[in-house]
Amino acid sequence: MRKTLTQFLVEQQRVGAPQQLGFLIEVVSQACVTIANAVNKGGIEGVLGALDQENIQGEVQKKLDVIANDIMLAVNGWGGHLAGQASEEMDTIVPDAQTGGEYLLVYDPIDGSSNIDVNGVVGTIFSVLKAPSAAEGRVATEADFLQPGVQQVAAGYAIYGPQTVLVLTLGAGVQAFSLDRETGAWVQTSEAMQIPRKTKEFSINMAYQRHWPAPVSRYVAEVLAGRDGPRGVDFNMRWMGSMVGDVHRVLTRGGVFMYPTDERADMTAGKLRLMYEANPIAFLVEQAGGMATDGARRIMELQPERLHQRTGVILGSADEVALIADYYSKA
Ligand code: AHM
Repeated sequence: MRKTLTQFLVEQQRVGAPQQLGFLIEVVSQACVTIANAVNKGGIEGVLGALDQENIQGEVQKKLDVIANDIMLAVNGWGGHLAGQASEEMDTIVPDAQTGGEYLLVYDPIDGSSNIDVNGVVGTIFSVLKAPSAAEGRVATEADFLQPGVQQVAAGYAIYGPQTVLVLTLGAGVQAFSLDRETGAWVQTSEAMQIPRKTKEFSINMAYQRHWPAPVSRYVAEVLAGRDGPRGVDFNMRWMGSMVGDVHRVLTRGGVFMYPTDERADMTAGKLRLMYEANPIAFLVEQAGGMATDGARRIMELQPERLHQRTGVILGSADEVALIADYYSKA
């Protein structure tokens, strides 16, 4: 019989993972089941479409952004294991009123929001940090959250696609669990996801080509030249408009995903959020043998200065990411 997420977490506790961390992951997975059900109901329950409001980053919020955020906040808030939560959809952190929680939970409740109304893939991304406030017996502050990605103790995402899959790392490889809707259990479907070092597939929004930095233009021009170019091989291109969707493909069969900073005034820091998207995904990618960089630096070593900070992102198959990083260093 296949292992469930609960069994996997109990096994992890036996080899030293803290009990509270296992409980935290279990609760996050329950929240993801509830979000999966809301995504699945779609138009039946009127959850599609946009709201007449923006989040702190000036992005129009979709109804599901807010619904999923409320679910994450409520489901994760009752256990006492968290010192606080931070979300892409909330202006500031939500500290727990108690002071005993040992962890901080950071999330993007619905990644790939623009896909919601067209029935495309979306997901929930999360990152877990230790709470410095716990040992000091105080309420968590925003400064407590500003830790580089290397400090993450767990990270993952739930992808709501044809299958609902939870992809998780506790710092010892990447495991995947598929939701069995008949039993309600997360069933382990991968024990160690691995990104091949080499790939013939890349992922970038070509619409921004004229704004790209030179190293990205060079890389994409070379792969587009295919077997007649310097790479000597034809490449394939995919872009889902949903980071979880594109990253899930990279984790499954390799590839390189790019959302670089570019010259536009609102893109000089990139689009994707360091703490809610880039760090948790970088942790998963590295644990699966891949690389994640902003071009110049390893993403997980970036020191966040603000909760909603953005970053350029280039990640996936190690050999390709190293090549692009090399182009950056020479530019
Ligand atoms: P979101 O959190 O508002 O959904 O934005 C993040 C998404 C990523 O999932 C995806 O890779 C990117 O934005 C797509 O951006 P674009 O529409 O510019 O291609």
